[in-house]
Amino acid sequence: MPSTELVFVALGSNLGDRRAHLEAARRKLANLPNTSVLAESAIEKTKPLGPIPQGKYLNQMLLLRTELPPNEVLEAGLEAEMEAGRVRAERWGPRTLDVDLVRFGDRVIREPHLTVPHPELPNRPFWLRELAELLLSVNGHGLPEWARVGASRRNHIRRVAALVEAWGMAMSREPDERARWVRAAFLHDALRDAPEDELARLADRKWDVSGLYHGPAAARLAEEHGETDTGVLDAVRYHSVGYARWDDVGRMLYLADYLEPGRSFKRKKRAALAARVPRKPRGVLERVARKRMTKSQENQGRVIPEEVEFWNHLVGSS
Ligand code: A4P
Ligand code: MG
Repeated sequence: MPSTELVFVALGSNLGDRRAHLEAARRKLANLPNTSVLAESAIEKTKPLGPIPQGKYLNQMLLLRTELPPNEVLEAGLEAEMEAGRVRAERWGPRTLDVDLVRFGDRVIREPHLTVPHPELPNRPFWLRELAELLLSVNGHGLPEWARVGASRRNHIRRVAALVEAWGMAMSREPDERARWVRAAFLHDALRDAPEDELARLADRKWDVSGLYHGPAAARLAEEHGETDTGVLDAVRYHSVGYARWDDVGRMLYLADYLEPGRSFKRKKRAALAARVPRKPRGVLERVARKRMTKSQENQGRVIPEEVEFWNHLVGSS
């Protein structure tokens, strides 16, 4: 049986009837044999990247499921470009249609005519946004059966999970590692809407600060239900305060919890920081920690020891 792969395809156009060009590319790819379009991101208007002065782009990303090999999908993309009347003039110059393979399952391809994952993925904020949007639309809810969350919390959790997964893909992290990030995301607020006294009891009144019990409480239930990964458990336990001995799971969760696009404050600034994570995780972490800690001191009126250790660890190891 041929294997099926999930393929992320980026479309771009900045010449002619841009919407029609994107539409034609979508149709072409959807009509490929043994291929279906699972999801389409919104179409975004973006400023041209690169040194050549040119008009604004419309960009969109598609998620395909296909049994075809990479070359055949690439070929269809190149054909769609030709049918849109594309003239190859200069690299990164204006174009009626550009079809790029961003990721092809978890394959790493380094051939003269095809490089996958696309090397520009970590550098293009709109690709990262579109990727997270697609992951959000296809991922199941992934919550543990003991979760106690209302609808809006559930949506926050799903956005956090999609964001950490998109970062993991842009950073070319292994599937197993990405799965840890996603698992922690689904656990972190799983008890956020449970009654405070119940959370305090589950958390053994750790820190004795209300509003902070849901992390330790969720870590406890996750462990009781079979989660054995210490990095995942520590990510969940300390996600509201930070933790010096975190591995990447904790750091990515801490970042995504604050930077996910559904929160209403400082949207533009946070979106810019979120786009920088794959290239500069360490720098963004420090910025986010500074903001989160200022906020938590305002809310709690005091500082948790783990929070102090986390901060000193961050600035001490730079
Ligand atoms: N090729 C190799 N790897 C791939 C891949 N993963 N996907 C080969 C698709 N093609 C790949 O491409 C040249 C050859 O790359 C293809 O024949 C294929 O065999 P091209 O499309 O002729 O060259 P290009 O597009 O000018 O260069 P490049 O490096 O592909 O540029 P990009 O990444 O396509 O970027 N600004 C905004 N706002 N939005 C954009 O979409 N796009 C570009 C072009 C510049 N600025 C932009 C945007
Ligand atoms: Mg291209």
